[in-house]
Amino acid sequence: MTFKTISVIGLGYIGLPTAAIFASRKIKVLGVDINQSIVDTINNGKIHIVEPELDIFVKNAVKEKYLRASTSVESADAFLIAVPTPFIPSQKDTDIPQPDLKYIEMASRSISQVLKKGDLVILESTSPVGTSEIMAGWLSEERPDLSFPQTHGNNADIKIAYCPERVLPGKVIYELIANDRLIGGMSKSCSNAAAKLYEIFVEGSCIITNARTAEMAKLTENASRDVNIAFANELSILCDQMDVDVWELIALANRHPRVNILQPGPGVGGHCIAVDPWFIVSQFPKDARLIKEARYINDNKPKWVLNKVNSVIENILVKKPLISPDDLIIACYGLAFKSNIDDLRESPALLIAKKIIDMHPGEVLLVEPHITKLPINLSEGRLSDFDHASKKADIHLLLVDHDLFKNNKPSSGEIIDTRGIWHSGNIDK
Ligand code: SAJ
Repeated sequence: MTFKTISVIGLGYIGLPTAAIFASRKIKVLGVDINQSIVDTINNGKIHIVEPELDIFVKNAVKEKYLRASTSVESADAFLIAVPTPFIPSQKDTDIPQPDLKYIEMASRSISQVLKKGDLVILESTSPVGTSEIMAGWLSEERPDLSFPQTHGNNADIKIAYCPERVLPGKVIYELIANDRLIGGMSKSCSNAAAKLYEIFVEGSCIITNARTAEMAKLTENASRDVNIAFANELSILCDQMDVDVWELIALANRHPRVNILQPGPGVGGHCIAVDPWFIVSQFPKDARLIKEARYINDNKPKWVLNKVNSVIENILVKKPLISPDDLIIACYGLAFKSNIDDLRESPALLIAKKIIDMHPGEVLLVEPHITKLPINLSEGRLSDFDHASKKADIHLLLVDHDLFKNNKPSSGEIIDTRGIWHSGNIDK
């Protein structure tokens, strides 16, 4: 099977880099997105997301006419669907979020109009187990004239596979090429065709499995990280009550040859680890007990951090009865969802900073070296540089382990260190 034209549906954090890399291998790629301004930006050789190296790939691919974007689908040999799978917001705190497959449905119904015998359709979006089969159902509903693998196996006209991305934001281009790729075909011939497609640029191994296992593998990877971070976060809450330094404790426990505990923090952010476990929990609310509890533990960590800030404020006021809360300056160090990036989306640090601004009558200084302007919902805070905040603040709340903070520590005032880089007891320091 040869691929002369590839169509990528959804030009976001995964779709656009994937489209650009295929185009860099001199294959004609059409990127499709419902957003006209994204389409225009890409056709001008520019990008709408922050990701190292992506701008150069897109600029070259567009200039050499291998990459083009459009709001409508066209015929192609392979279709890759990389659209969002958001959650329907829950009504109550206790509700389990339910995934919304409407973008996958829209994408599959629209490509069905241009499908022809021999085409390959790949789903990359993170999805509940069984979604590839549901997608295959939508395609066959639209195109009764074609046969699909759920009924015709290896002999189907259309081949379908689930092939999840596993790339780390900030290292997307490198990891798309270097990581192993799971190939979950709905039949053996679907897997073989999908492997052939990814072998165009993947330098890791293309590992063949079935669609359901590939779907669950993606969810498992992120749920496993979430559960492990929850364990570290739970330890940090317990250790705080025992007067044990959790960072030293973890470093010591990790000296055991078969123990590898992750690091506690102010909560879990980003668009994947804090979201994907819900795909499993929503399908198995009774049996996915550990995965669900881990989500609650990580989601509650920001609240615990805020309580900590309040108790530090109370202690200062007890020790210095002549000052009032408005006199106290609080500095928050880091707003991004993890270290050394500028991505503030779904960030526990941002959430905590916002709550502190809302609750604290005094000045709040926000130190985030990776941004030049505060997001609108933090406009009541003040973006500050490290030196100013470290000299002025009475309470220093470290939220993100950016390199700048690893190398600099305030020398006076109260420190609340949610990342373990300003404490003193870590045996590795
Ligand atoms: N975090 C901790 N403690 C740790 C490690 C991370 O609190 O020991 C926090 C981070 O600060 C951050 C959150 O977890 O708030 C998530 O960060 P991350 O670096 O663990 O993961 P992401 O969301 O940037 O990317 C993950 C990756 N998945 C895994 O490592 C299993 C990536 O490979 C996936 O492709 C990506 O999700 C995705 O798109 O699903």
